[in-house]
Amino acid sequence: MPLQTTLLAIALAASNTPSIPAPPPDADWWPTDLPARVVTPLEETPAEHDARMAWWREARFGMFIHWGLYAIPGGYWEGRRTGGAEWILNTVKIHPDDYMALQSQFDPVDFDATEWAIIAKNAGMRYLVLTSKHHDGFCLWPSDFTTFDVEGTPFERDILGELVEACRAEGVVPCLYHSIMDWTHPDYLPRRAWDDRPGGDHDRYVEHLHRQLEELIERYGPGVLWFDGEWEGSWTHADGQRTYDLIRRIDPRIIVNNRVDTGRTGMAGLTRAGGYRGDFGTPEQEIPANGLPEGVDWETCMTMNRSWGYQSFDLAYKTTSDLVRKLVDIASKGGNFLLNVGPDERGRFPLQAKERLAGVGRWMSVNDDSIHGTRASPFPTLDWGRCTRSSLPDGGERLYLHVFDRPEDGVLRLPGLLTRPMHDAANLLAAPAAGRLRVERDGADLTIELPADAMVDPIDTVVILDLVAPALVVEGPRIAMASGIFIDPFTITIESPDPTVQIRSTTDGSDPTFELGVDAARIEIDRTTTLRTRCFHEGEPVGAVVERRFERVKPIGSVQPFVIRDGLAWRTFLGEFERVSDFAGAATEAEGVVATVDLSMQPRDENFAVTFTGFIEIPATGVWAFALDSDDGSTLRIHESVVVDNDGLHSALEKSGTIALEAGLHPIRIDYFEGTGQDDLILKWSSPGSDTFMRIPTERFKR
Ligand code: FHN
Repeated sequence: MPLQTTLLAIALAASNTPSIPAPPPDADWWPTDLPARVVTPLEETPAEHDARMAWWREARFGMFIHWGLYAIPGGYWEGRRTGGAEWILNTVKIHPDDYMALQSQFDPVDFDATEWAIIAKNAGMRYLVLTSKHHDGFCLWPSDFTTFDVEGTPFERDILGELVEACRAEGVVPCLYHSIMDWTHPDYLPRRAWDDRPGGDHDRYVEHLHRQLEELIERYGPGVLWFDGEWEGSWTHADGQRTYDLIRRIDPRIIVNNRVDTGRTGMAGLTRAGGYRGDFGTPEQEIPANGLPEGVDWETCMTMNRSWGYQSFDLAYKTTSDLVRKLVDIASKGGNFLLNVGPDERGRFPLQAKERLAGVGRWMSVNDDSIHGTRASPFPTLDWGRCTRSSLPDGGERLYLHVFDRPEDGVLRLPGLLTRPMHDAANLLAAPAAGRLRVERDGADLTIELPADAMVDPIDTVVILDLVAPALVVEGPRIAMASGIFIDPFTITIESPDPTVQIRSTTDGSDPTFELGVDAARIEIDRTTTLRTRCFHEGEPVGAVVERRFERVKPIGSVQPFVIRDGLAWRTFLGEFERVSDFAGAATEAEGVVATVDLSMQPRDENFAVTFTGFIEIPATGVWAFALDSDDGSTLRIHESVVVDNDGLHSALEKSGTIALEAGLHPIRIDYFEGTGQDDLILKWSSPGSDTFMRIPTERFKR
């Protein structure tokens, strides 16, 4: 389906929209039914936010391009293969002065913006994100605020300008990646350890960054500003908020990723609660295992081989089939796929990349309706493939059933799908007239017969199933959140997902049946109980039996230390750790007292550990929940019992646990270690009966 008819087709309204250069009149991909008023996330209404995000959500698939001076060395330095790609300055510890000399060699004579835009379009990519400036600080446009830019190279041409124009001509939304971290700018801090240049001023650097952002927005009008490099301690939450709000004031249409601020949970990429800025999460090189809550916007960015920037020797390209299935997997979870290309020093896409993109384009040319404009699957999982869906004009819903592996019995089972199909047949998206595939109801499931010869595409054959209404899939009863332990009798509520679905439960460990199970939405729990509950539709079981165990416990008594002082004691350790146990018994590097659980005492950026000991003051007797959000591993012990186990090497990750405590003081110990990369440690709690976690007030920590 041509782009022009699917994206928001609007000419750019002149009224009130800030004075930025208008895309060509035929550029129908640029949404303008947005507020001209200045908005920040705190002011933007849900409807305004949805309007702003609409083209991006519809797009589902974009091209990432990492290109700059680092394509010249391409992973080699002084004749030696060093690797490092776009990180080579850091990997080889090149002095910035030596690295910046590459500017005089930058002359990508084969750069052809139109070719790049057409390759992206033909692959089914609806937007293109180019590095305007990566961590090395080199600017791919003639900036008024630096001489370390393309104007100072033999090439001279405005690469961003040419690419933006070519993208608009091809109906691909031009977007820009911009690195906060800048290894060569004289004001950026922290310096690389081998960078002996004096000076540096963070506030002055932020002003410089803002001036360049204004320049980029005014000149090129990007659809998305994709920030990166926010993880070094110099960039603060306040910087992120100010930068996001500045962008939104200049042009309220621009979409900004969550790396503009400091709320990103590492490579998992999603945004922590707490008012952090960013319109979408940015998982990197990974796809969230399960779908994310409806309404959470996220985009997985991924390399096609192993490098973001060009490295001729990196031939580990993913297969076309793998790339198509990743795109489908991501779309089936409601996300976008930003797939990277690293052009070489002459401005050419590597042949392997072009081959993959052409292959993905061939699949998309037949099946793009099952990607563009679709929403997440209604099924938790499908053994044979994935599902995406889109609304039908008459209130119905179209399911796109992506068959990766045809079941041996040739039957596609759609578990718990209660909604009626429009017809008793399904079709192949690739060949609607090729024949109808028989649809039958089997209890709560729908089944579709898929003959072997219907598998027209071994990568992914898409079957269309139209439903009379939005899909209702029953996975199981909805049990109100409750801890697995309790002190006093309580009532658990069990909700049916739909009025046509009944619940049956047992509390004696037996399987609930429609006849014998208890038909109750609320069940009193006054002793240790195993609850087993199940959905039924027209008397037939639907979905799996859901089991929850509730153990009645007594609250652990508080302690009465002789001396009580504010704060926690800490000890730090140096070393490379993979588990908390790795630094048990290690020599203490330093020790002290801290008001709350934080990393203010960290001895260095990487390879260190901290142990906090003291007491926590529990204000009221009850079942308390605790959570540790950390990168890397962490554990929380109360009375020497592990309450939260978030151990191991991982990016930012949150784990929680519960414990029954009497009001008063309880001994606690937090163990944490950092490997490499980002470091985070946040301890939160949730009071009895609440399901909201919050940071623990400082005055609750004693020693
Ligand atoms: O350090 C960068 C890296 O070079 C690349 O740009 C990726 C792409 O998202 N982001 C950072 C690594 O997380």
